[in-house]
Amino acid sequence: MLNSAALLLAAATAVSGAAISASVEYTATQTASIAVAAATAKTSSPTSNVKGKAFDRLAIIWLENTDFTLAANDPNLAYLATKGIKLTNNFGVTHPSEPNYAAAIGGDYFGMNNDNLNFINNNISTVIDLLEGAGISWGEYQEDMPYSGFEGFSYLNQETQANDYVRKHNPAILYDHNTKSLDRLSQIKNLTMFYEDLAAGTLPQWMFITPNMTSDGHDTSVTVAGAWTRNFVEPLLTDERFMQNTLVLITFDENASYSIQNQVLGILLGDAVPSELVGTSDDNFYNHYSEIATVQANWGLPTLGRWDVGANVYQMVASKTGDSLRTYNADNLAKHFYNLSYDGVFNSAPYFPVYPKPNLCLEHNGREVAKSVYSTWAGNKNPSYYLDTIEVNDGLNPPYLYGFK
Ligand SMILES: *[C@@H]1O[C@H](CO)[C@@H](O)[C@H](O)[C@H]1NC(C)=O
Ligand SMILES: *[C@@H]1O[C@H](CO)[C@@H](O)[C@H](O)[C@H]1NC(C)=O
Ligand SMILES: *[C@@H]1O[C@H](CO)[C@@H](O)[C@H](O)[C@H]1NC(C)=O
Ligand SMILES: *[C@@H]1O[C@H](CO)[C@@H](O)[C@H](O)[C@H]1NC(C)=O
Ligand SMILES: CC(=O)N[C@H]1CO[C@H](CO)[C@@H](O)[C@@H]1O
Repeated sequence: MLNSAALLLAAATAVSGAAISASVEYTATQTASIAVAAATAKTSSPTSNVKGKAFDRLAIIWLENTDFTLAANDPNLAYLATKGIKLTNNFGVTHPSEPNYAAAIGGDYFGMNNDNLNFINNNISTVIDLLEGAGISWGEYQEDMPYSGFEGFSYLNQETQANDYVRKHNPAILYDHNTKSLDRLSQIKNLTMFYEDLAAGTLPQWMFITPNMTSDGHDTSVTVAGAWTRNFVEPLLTDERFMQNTLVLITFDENASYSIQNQVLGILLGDAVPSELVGTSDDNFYNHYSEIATVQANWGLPTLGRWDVGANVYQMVASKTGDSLRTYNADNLAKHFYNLSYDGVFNSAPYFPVYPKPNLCLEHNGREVAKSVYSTWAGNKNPSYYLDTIEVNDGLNPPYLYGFK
């Protein structure tokens, strides 16, 4: 993590420039100004009830930096896997953390190979735009974020000064298209608000949950992360306020060993999992783009025209949406480690710092590129590298023009 004082200074100026309609209160970093901001920050919890083909609610929980085998053998995570479906061939898309979080909602990491204070341009859409376009409510729950919409780089535990909340693990906040909207900022909340929303019956249909740097294993171990996760999820499994045809995904941003393939554990559970699949494994190839494709398939949403288009949809969902599952060519997979980013705008030393154009021609199982994406990008001349495939590029196998030096 490159959180130098210089970066924090950059934060203060860069954030206020980018946050167009949001007031500078959201960028406060001093303890006292954070307290003032917290008292006035807008929080909102829009709800909706748009029926999905396989689930009506999705909760995605991300833990940190653990190799597949280690995670699968953690007793608490192994226990949770017995309550649902274990994904045994599920991959991160690169290293380190932040580009994986960015990719999981935006369909690419745009060359990012660092955990810096990166601002993804306002003209880049995410799954949040697709959800809103269909009237599907969404929210994030970031443990120990000091208040809804906080845009700072990090927030320490005020008593122990330990790492606590970090921006790099908050996917929505990385995208200017979200932070320029006060309404969207108000839906990027902390875990206290999760329990308030649960009690009030105001949980959204799509939610992304990030535990703090202790709870998610980042500064601790998979033992702590597994215990936290079981403690959080197990009571919800029998909570009717939460389980309303709900699918839960528990996964990790990345593997810890950079020299081997970036395979991470995934567990699907919840009352949306058909009972005959409880306690089974799904060996199909998935990666973080499957988290977007599954949402698109479930609710019949259009696509972002990026790596989301070709990603495999989780089989329990695909069997209801008519999506076919693809097999990754074994020789090709053997060459992909997903341990290094290809070049692009957010590379630490970019050679070709250009935002690739979405591939506006792609159509997958009847899903076309979203009209809003199409109208933004139709006249743009930037190159595009996206194909309708699960075999996406990595730094060792970069897209044309975006080779890693
Ligand atoms: C969580 O966010 C709410 C809403 O902004 C804020 O009032 C509250 O103090 C925060 N809770 C914690 C524990 O930081
Ligand atoms: C993270 O959250 C847990 C509770 O989930 C809490 O016990 C712990 O103190 C928090 N970590 C920090 C650094 O505040
Ligand atoms: C990625 O994995 C390959 C194969 O093990 C290795 O040669 C390369 O050094 C790794 N890259 C990084 C950044 O760890
Ligand atoms: C989006 O913004 C980037 C950065 O300014 C620019 O390179 C790209 O051409 C823009 N795309 C569109 C469609 O305006
Ligand atoms: C150290 C370790 O266990 N790393 C895991 C990372 O993921 C690969 C699969 O691609 C596993 O084989 C490794 O065990």
